[in-house]
Order: sequence, then structure tokens, then C-alpha cells
Amino acid sequence: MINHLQDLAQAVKDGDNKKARSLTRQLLAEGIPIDLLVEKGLTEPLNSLNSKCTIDDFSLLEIFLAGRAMMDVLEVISNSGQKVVRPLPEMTVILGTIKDDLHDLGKHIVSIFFSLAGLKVIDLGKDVEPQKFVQAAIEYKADCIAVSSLLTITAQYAKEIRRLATHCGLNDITIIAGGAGFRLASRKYLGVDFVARDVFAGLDYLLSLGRRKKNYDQTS
Ligand code: B12
Repeated sequence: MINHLQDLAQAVKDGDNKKARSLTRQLLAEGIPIDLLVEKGLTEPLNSLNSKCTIDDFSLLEIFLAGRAMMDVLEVISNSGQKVVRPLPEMTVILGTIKDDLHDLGKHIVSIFFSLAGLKVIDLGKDVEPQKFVQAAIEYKADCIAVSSLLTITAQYAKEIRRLATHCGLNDITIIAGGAGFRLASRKYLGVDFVARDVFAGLDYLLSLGRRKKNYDQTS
């Protein structure tokens, strides 16, 4: 299984989507844990293309092909009927990549796995203004806003979401953040409830909230 996982990581990195699809089917048949597949087979190889985003070595084509292979792998996982074994209470989540940030591969993963876990996800896309998150939360009566960022510089906009939400009376809304852009920012600085290391940490956090809510209901 480990060899196949390494091969999948290489196929994604090389942008070989056919090979990536077939290795994913094989790994699922072998019973690989989904978190391991996503971390080692998708996130790490994509992130290792770091240098392709620098002036010296910029290569949109390589990143595009790797991104396509990643999306193909996600499609295979979605169609496999695989359940993300984290049953969550009914919850509506507003999801988006923050203003000025066009990275959306990680957000796609979040959208797919949150949906597979039974959450209702309203995906606003990328380059989303802070007020759009709050407007959508009001429109859909959401329980949670989930914001993604890969660019460190955009933390300033993410901070705005809590301020605007409070201004609109959404005092209890849960806000979670994820993506490399927030990795060095504290929960307190961002004004969010949780900064997720990965998609599954985000899911686990929402699950823990659901349990707390349930206990609270029982005592009231
Ligand atoms: C792919 C990529 C691109 C692609 C994006 C394609 C796309 N459609 O997304 C392209 C080529 C377009 C691109 C452009 C640029 N990029 Co770029 N890019 C990357 C790269 C190589 C991989 C990112 C990725 O998709 N990773 C794979 C995904 C699956 O991982 P992930 O996003 O972290 O998501 C996981 C978790 O973090 C989590 N997650 C993510 N969001 C959320 C949200 C919530 C709520 C939760 C719970 C979880 C969660 O879920 C995922 C699975 O667990 C990174 C390198 C890196 N180390 O991150 C650079 C990187 C992010 N890019 C960078 C830069 C500088 C740029 C450009 C400015 C380059 C330029 N000079 O133009 C532009 C930005 C344009 C813009 N305005 O946005 C820098 C950012 C530096 C910084 N600290 O700010 C990086 C780190 C590269 C580097 N070392 O220089 N990039």
C-alpha cells in the first residue's frame, strides 16, 4: 500500500491523471484511510511544487496538470461511495477563498469532504470579499463560515469577517480558517474559532461543536 501511495504522489506531481486515477482505485480497494490518501497522495505532492510559483522556475502548465490530476483523484474518491466516517449534525457552512487569493485546490478538497460528511456547503469560490461571506451566512442561516487562504498577505481580510459578522448581529457564528496562508497566524489574531491544519482537523472541530451543542440541549 505504501508503495502505491508513493506512486500516486509521484503521478499527481507529474500531472499523470490516468495513472493517478487507477492508483486511487487500487488504494481504495486496499482499504487505505482517506485522510492518509489526501495528505500523502494529494496535498504533499501539490505543495512540493512550491518552486513553480517563484519567478525563477514559474510553470503554470506543471501546476495545472498536477491540479487536474488532484481533481480527478477527488472524483474517484467521491464516486467510490466512500463515507467520511465523521457523522456530523445538520450544519450549513459558507466556504470560500479570501479576497485577492486565487488558490482554490485546497478549498475544493474542503468542499468535497465537508459535503461527503453530510454538511450543506455553500461554496462562494475564490477571491471572495469578507462581506460576501457574512451576507451569505445571513442568507443561508449558516452555522459556520469556513475561509481558506494560501497567501499570507490576505490574513488582514480574513480578520474582517468576524468584525462584520458581529456588526450584523451574528455573534454566535463559528468561523474556521485553513490553508498555508493562515498557518502562522493565531486564532486570536484572525478572530476565528479554529485554525485547521488540514481538512480533517476542520471536520473534527465541527464535530466537537456538534457534540457540545447536543449536551447543552440536553441540560436545558
Ligand atoms: C498550486 C499553487 C498555485 C496555483 C493555484 C492553482 C489553484 N487553482 O489553486 C497558481 C499557479 C495559480 C498559483 C499562483 C500564485 N501563487 Co501559488 N502555490 C501553489 C502551491 C504550489 C500549491 C498550493 C496547493 O494547491 N496545495 C495543495 C492543497 C490541497 O493544499 P492546501 O491548499 O494547503 O489545502 C489543504 C489544507 O491546507 C486544508 N485547507 C485549505 N483551506 C482550508 C480551509 C478550511 C476552512 C479548512 C478546514 C481546511 C483548509 O485542506 C487541504 C487538504 O487538507 C503552493 C505551495 C504550498 N506549499 O502551498 C504555492 C503558494 C501558495 N503560491 C504562492 C504564490 C506567491 C503565488 C503567486 C503570488 C505567484 C505569482 N508570483 O504570481 C500566485 C498568486 C495569485 C493570487 N492572487 O492568488 C506562495 C505563497 C507565499 C505566501 N506565503 O504568501 C506559495 C506558498 C509558493 C511559495 N513558496 O512561494 N499558485
